[in-house]
Amino acid sequence: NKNYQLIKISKYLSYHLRHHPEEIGLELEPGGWVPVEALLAAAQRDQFPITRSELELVVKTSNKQRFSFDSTGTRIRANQGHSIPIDLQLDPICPPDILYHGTGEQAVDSILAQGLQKRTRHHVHLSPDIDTARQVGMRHGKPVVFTIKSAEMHQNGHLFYCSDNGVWLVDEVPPEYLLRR
Ligand code: HQG
Repeated sequence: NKNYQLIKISKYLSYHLRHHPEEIGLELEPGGWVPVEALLAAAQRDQFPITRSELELVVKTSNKQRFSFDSTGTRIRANQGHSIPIDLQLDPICPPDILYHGTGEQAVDSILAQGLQKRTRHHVHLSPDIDTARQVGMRHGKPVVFTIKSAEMHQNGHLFYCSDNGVWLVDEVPPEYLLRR
């Protein structure tokens, strides 16, 4: 099944471009970029051959636009979700008034007490709409959506970034800026 194959490739890319490039002998360049040639060669060595057209198809059809090519098409990166220390080289921008965060029911008490923390990732990830937040939350159990007072946070000096695929990123969300929906 072709779709299944593309999902497998997407998971392989997420794992290596966000978390463990070194496992296949890759090193991310500033911004999280990897030369496409190097990636395809590394995957080949790793007994996980990917063709260039498969790679292009994954980038184009990924439901969340997880990956991007650079403007010359010679390098690729994950748009967000890294656990390794890379600088995505995004500029802080003004967020919408309200953003959302989806999580699982079991995390609610702790989030209300401590706020949102980035845990293993670089940033806390926020969604621009409730539906997306609910999808993210379902990965963690019974979904719960928090409303985030992002304009107020921004006014108070918190920096917001928006990844190339529309995920909003911030260092933390203190409890006073969140409300359970
Ligand atoms: C929770 C996916 C208890 C937080 C998604 C979340 C997203 C706390 C979990 C992207 C907490 C971390 C990121 C606190 C935060 N107490 N729990 N104080 N603070 N948490 O997976 O936002 O499919 O690292 O609520 O679509 O779920 O990978 O973050 O549940 O865009 O492309 O700690 O990953 O995209 O979980 O998801 P994650 P996330 P991909």
